[in-house]
Amino acid sequence: MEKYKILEIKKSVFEDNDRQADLLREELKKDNTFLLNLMSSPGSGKTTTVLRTINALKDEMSIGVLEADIDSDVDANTVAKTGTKVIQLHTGGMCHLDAGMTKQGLSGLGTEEIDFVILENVGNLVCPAEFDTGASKNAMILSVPEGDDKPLKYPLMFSIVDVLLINKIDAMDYFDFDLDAVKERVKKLNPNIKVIPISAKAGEGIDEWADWIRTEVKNWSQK
Ligand SMILES: Nc1nc2c(ncn2[C@@H]2O[C@H](COP(=O)(O)OP(=O)(O)OP(=O)(O)O)[C@@H](O)[C@H]2O)c(=O)[nH]1
Ligand SMILES: [Mg+2]
Repeated sequence: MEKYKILEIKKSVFEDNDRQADLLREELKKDNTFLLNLMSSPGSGKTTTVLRTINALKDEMSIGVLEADIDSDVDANTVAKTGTKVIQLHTGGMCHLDAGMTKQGLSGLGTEEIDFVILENVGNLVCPAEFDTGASKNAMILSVPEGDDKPLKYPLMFSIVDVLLINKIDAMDYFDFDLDAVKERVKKLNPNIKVIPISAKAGEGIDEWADWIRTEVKNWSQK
């Protein structure tokens, strides 16, 4: 007889979350709501990109935003100024959102009339990569000042996203950031990843980013 049991708690937490995430994706598909999970390190430009995205697409689709942070309502306040429907989620110290928390946020937002929801996840390159939020697609931002070695140090995040935005390219001259090396590193981890260099501040690359979203929202509603 075994002296004691060993419980794989982390594994069951992930399996439970994966089930909830799949159910949430099905609900979103029925509602024709496309959910984009946007992840990155703190300060790499998520909120600035959200503002640019709203500006590019607000006349074509109804947009909602979920802002997730450990504390504060700074980002929700910034987004609310654009007139976009937004909810601030406080994770109470957790460094990621899971599918259950995302579902609560979506219920608060009310998705019946919304075509496209952007979820700005908690700034972190580790935990958010491990938890499926139920999103239709996953995106991440790597900004130039963070350095071109990040795909080597945080491979999971770069492996699970559909699209990588390389932000702050306006600052490229001030950093020894090798864009080709990043592309090569991420393609090794994730051959199907799409890479779009942008400057959320100056607007460069936003047309290509908005086109990617248009296509994905259309594909989602036709599935
Ligand atoms: N030079 C430059 N600065 C940028 C760009 N995008 C964002 N920033 C600046 O980077 C800082 C952080 O931007 P945010 O958009 O708040 O970043 P964030 O990822 O939302 O930050 P957290 O929500 O705190 O994780 C701000 O001072 C922005 O003005 C860019 O393309 N170029
Ligand atoms: Mg932000």
